[in-house]
Amino acid sequence: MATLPTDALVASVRAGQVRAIARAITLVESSLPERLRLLEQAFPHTGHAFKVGITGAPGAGKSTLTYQLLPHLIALGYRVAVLAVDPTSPFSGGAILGDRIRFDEALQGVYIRSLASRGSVGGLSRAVPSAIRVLESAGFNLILIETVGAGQLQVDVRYVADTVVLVLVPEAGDVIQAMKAGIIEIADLYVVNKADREGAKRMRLDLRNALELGGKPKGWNPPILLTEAPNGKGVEELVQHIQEHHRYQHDSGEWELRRLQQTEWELQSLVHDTLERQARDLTRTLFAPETLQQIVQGAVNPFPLLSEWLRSQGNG
Ligand SMILES: Nc1nc2c(ncn2[C@@H]2O[C@H](COP(=O)(O)OP(=O)(O)O)[C@@H](O)[C@H]2O)c(=O)[nH]1
Ligand SMILES: [Mg+2]
Repeated sequence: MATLPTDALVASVRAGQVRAIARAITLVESSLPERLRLLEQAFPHTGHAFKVGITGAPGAGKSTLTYQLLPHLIALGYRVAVLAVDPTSPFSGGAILGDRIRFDEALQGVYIRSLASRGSVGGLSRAVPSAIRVLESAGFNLILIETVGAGQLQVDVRYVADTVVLVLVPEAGDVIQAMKAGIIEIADLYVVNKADREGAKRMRLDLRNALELGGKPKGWNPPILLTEAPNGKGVEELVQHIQEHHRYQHDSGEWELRRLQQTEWELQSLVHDTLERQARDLTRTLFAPETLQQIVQGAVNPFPLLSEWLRSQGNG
């Protein structure tokens, strides 16, 4: 890793070489100092892609839906890449996006990559914004981000995506779950997938009511769409609404606002990442294994040590 100088790697990424893109993303996922060098060199070629987040509970149909979106987006002239932040379904071999779906001829040119949702603090992989920059410098201008998982992971998606699509299924409690997780308020588009099942229309009604109850008036009225992902029903309408939201953001100026938030989150994540490592090292220095043992045995009180250290940092 990183034997190739980053400027050569960025040049290969810009030439669209798939292996270079893969290596560059692996580099930005790492904590190697070269990752910042690579981002520095990629930066002038980034910032232009339209980023669509697809989020929802495991099994909601996000991958199937993502796969169905691809040919539509390609037909619209987008150069599409997919980032899947999904520890539960890593791609392996030729299988992509879910267990059964495979690449077909029509989808050549789509780049798909899964990222681990790493980081002890949780949340969306801190590498996502960096990976987006790599993809942008490779010329991709539409990036789909599939995220799954605990509340925070889903909520953070708003800081990387311009448009957030929340995928729900007509199952009792799915709306309540999403409300609890705080995801309801951050979605720009709602999809009730598995509309072939009973209760889809009922759910749309419940969701509409829930949104109106909690809803402060916004400029954008989030649509609720019904889809059947495996056969593509409703997908064309979804694409239209994604485009409409894109236009709305540009027309309303919300786009700039989001970009500011995204950039702050990206930089904060990188700083956080570094500080987190420093914190781990520092904790080990302050509290060596013997000290920990004494704390556990009650022989040493750690809190005066901590207070003293904070004071020495001017934080006491
Ligand atoms: N009946 C039905 N099954 C679906 C639908 N969409 C997805 N599925 C199935 O639900 C399962 C989970 O789909 P997947 O896309 O992997 O969900 P993800 O975990 O959200 O990415 C798969 O077996 C899909 O075939 C749908 O609209 N109707
Ligand atoms: Mg999936």
